[in-house]
Amino acid sequence: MQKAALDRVRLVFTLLDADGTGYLEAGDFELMASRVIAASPDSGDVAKAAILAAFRRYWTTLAAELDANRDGRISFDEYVACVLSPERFDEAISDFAEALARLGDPDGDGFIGRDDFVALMTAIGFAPANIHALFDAFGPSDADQIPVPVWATGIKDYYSPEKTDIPGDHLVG
Ligand SMILES: [Ca+2]
Ligand SMILES: [Ca+2]
Repeated sequence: MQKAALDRVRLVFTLLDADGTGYLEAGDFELMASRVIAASPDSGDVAKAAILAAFRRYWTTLAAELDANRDGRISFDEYVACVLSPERFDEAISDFAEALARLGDPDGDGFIGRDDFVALMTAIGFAPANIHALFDAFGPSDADQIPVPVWATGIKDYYSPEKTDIPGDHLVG
């Protein structure tokens, strides 16, 4: 695997372990969902329900596919196996990506402003400088906005082990 993809996997594991136990558990995804929803006060109930459902689906998919020793939690060694068969996570990731990007567009005009982007990405736990570098890499408009599908695609690319030299690499390091 490409080092960039492994670095992305390592970072996302650290962030998804929202309660810092060193393992991914169901509670991490509830905690992360609540943080993300709290960071998007102007979003509607449908969008909030969608991101909560997406986080839960993400967890149940990971638990079903990666919990090799069946202890109800996912270690980093178990998690890293996700890169061996990324297609098994395509639907859950796609669901998550669409729901998160939609949450970044509370007024529904199809665009995500920098402030909303930064609020959500900060809630997930990425570093401020990296968040701005990523937003800049998406090529924001003069109004400092990016289209919703650009971010959704960026999220999916982040989770694609075969992708290199992508905007999401700005999040690592
Ligand atoms: Ca945890
Ligand atoms: Ca396990």
